[in-house]
Amino acid sequence: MNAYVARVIEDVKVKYKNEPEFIQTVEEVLSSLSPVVDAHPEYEKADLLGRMIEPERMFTFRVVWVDDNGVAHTNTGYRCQFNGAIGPYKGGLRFKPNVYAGIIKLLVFEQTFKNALTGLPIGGGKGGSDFNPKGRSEAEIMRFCQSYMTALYRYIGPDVDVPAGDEGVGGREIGYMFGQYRRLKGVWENGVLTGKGMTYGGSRFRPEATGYGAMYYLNNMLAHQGDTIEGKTIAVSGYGNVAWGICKKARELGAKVVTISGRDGYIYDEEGVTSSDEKVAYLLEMRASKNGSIKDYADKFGVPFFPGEKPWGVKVDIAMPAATQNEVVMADAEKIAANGVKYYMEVSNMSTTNDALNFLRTKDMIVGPAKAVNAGGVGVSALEMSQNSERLVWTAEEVDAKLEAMMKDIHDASAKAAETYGLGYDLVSGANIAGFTKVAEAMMAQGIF
Ligand code: 2IT
Repeated sequence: MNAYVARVIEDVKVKYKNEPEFIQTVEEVLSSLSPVVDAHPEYEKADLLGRMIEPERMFTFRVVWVDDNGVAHTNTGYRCQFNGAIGPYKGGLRFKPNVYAGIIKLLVFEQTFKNALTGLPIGGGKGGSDFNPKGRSEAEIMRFCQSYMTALYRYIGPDVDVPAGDEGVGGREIGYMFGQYRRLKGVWENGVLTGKGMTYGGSRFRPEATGYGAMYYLNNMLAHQGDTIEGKTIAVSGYGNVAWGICKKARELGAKVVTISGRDGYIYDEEGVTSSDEKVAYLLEMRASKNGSIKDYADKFGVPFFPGEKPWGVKVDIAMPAATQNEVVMADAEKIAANGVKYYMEVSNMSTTNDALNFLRTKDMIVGPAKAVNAGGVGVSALEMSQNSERLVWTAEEVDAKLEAMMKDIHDASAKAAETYGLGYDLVSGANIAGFTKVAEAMMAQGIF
């Protein structure tokens, strides 16, 4: 490993020892970069990596809200404006009890390189709160979102920082936050948030974009291998927007998603979770209910349910973790490899622990990394920003065509970057190198700060 790269990784391990998820992503990304840093000794002199692992700005704030019984609750809000070299900070908000600085920084580090991969002018941002939306009423969610935005609105804007959704934040929450922003600022700046509803500046396909994009990326991997999607079986984890988008597109393309999972376990549906309109409607219902239980699906459609388990022991052609970070650990990776999975596609950010990912990369399968596979989500967010700034709305066909082309570009740029450094068809290293190269060149051009 390049000595400068190794030193920066060691420094991060010491300095951020209480943020293990951040250490994990820094190690994953930087360990791909040795050949690039070898070729660019000027990066060390400019301490480019040291600057890249330090947020331009990161803040926390108090978010107080009153529940339906009149009792006040205090949460911590976060926003990290990580890297603005190639565009306004851009990235989602996650509302989940385990949110803390380490999770925000894992997500924002990934986001920075992912956003660069989209080819669009968006920098890296991320935020959220340790608020738990589970079991909260509509009115409580609204008051929380309003309070969150009241604390944040001064620090964001269409040319400054553009939040969106992530886990626990969907169209409903974005609506409340946009309303509060508009109320406080008294301006129509709908480019300040993405993932909005269609009546006030949302983009066609944003809800489906991450899942659709993942399937388009998969198509490019398959084509590279001289393979096709038709008739393939897919194991998916998760039950949210992303899993739903994958299922919809898989059905359209003639592939079959046989598992989905919730907080309580996973279901195995041999006929496919999108084999009937009723099942598709059920997926939508589940996504909206937010209680995270999947057992009802098994009861309703008479398929096996595996309480407390993840779907990685199922024999399929393609495995697509789409729930949350580190959902695939070494024991899961061993099962995936033993089952002869041919394509392992990370969809959730940092789906895989580093040891499990490195293990899978040595096996006879193609690995697609999250920051490339799931980039269609933020990519369509950037398209939403374009539509907002031009005050127009593109058709579904226009957005879909742009998304499909974007995913091909991301795949091809990653493959080419790996090729350039003699790494073969290594999409993990390729995505890291391609994303890094764009941000690095922009930072070098803008001077030292
Ligand atoms: O992880 C992600 O890329 C997102 N949660 C979407 C971010 C965005 O700005 O659409």
